Amino acid sequence: MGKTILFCVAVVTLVMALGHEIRAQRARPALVPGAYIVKVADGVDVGRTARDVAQLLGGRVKHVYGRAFRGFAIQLPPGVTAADLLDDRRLVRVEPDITIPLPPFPEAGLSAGGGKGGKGRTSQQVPTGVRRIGADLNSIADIDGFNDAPVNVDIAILDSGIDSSHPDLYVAGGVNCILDSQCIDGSYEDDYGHGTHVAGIAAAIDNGIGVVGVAPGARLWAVKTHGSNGIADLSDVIAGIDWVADPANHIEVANMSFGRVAYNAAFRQAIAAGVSQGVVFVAAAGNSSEDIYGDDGVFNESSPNVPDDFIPAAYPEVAAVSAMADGDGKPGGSTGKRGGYLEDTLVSWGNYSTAVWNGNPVFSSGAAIDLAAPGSNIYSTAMGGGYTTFDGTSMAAPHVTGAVALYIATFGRANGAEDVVSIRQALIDLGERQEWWRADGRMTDPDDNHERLVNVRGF
Ligand SMILES: [Ca+2]
Ligand SMILES: [Ca+2]
Ligand SMILES: [Ca+2]
Ligand SMILES: [Ca+2]
Repeated sequence: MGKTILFCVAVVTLVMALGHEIRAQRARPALVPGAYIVKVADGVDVGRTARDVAQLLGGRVKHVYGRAFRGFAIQLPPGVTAADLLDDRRLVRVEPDITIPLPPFPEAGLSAGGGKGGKGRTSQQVPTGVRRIGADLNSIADIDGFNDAPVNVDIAILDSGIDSSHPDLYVAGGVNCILDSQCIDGSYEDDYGHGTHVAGIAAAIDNGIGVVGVAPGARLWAVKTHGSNGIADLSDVIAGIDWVADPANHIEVANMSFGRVAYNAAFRQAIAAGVSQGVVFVAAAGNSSEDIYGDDGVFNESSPNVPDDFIPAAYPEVAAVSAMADGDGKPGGSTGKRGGYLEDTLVSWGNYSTAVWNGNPVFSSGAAIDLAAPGSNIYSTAMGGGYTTFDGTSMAAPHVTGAVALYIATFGRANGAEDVVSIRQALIDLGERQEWWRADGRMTDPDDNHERLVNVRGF
């Protein structure tokens, strides 16, 4: 078993290295050997049950969840199995822990544009994506090179951490959910590069240097769920969501630029708990040219035996974001191809949506995808203090996260699930119709559901 898992991981890594940096989220579930995510029965003390079970089976408690659901994550020794857990009548659901990768990355500075920055940053550029969605015209964003009106919203970035000493990011704080069972101790500094780039797209400071984000200067909270290899255990991601869902941490919007094909009831339940606290969750649709519901086009609400949904993007509780190509920050498409992309069309490697589950709480012309956002040649903050350019739905999602932050700064936060749906629906309704992206109306959407481009001009 262990060998099989190692082999799968090796193959995935190879594909990632050969392909364009963003194309290999297709990775299928990789189990974390001996690790499980467990839900306990109502009326049973979660913490005590976790300790009891660990002592009984010789395991180690990885996390005890407070907000996400009544449960815990546990690492069991070799030879002890899920069946042993299910023998305990206090435990009502046992799921294997799995890994959730961030998209792989070339070294910062290898891709086109950008460069390391650091020197010669005498003037701030407004990145193409920020302009394409109209943030430069949004009065709350107030993009003018002066940091006199930072956006008053708390954004959680669940990712590889954030470079907290980057001069273009306001990192208000953070937690490490990898090393510590309660997400208290440990560094939330980025050691992979992904989280810092994502953070800058959402909220880089309007200070006259480097870049500016969609919601300039918003308070960034680094929820470190992914390690220096770009991979998380789902149990750690859920611990991060548990932190985000705690009202004491006053998070208003959370970005999840990761995912994989898998089934997991605990993951969805955790996100739903966060939504019920009024947190808007935004997720990357993925970069593997597949339906976020899988080939069957069906959201497998309760079918762990046929895991083909790309999670968390497939969950109706999140705003799933696909990627479009824009090289000039303007609509029209008249520039033809830029950097290998057909201007102002959906990217060819993005995940799509042919159908939507009837329980999806919003109505989108993109079916199960709420919105598209710029995801090609996106220039943003790099780990280590500079700037660099990356592609992916990972880069598209934080444009929407920033848009949610602007919306909340304008109209107020969500105080429950209904408000979250209202905010998602409002942003969908304000979106720029795909038919209008190019002057010639040409579209490359692989399905018949033409999601709109997030647009913050209108408020
Ligand atoms: Ca700046
Ligand atoms: Ca499916
Ligand atoms: Ca354009
Ligand atoms: Ca579509």
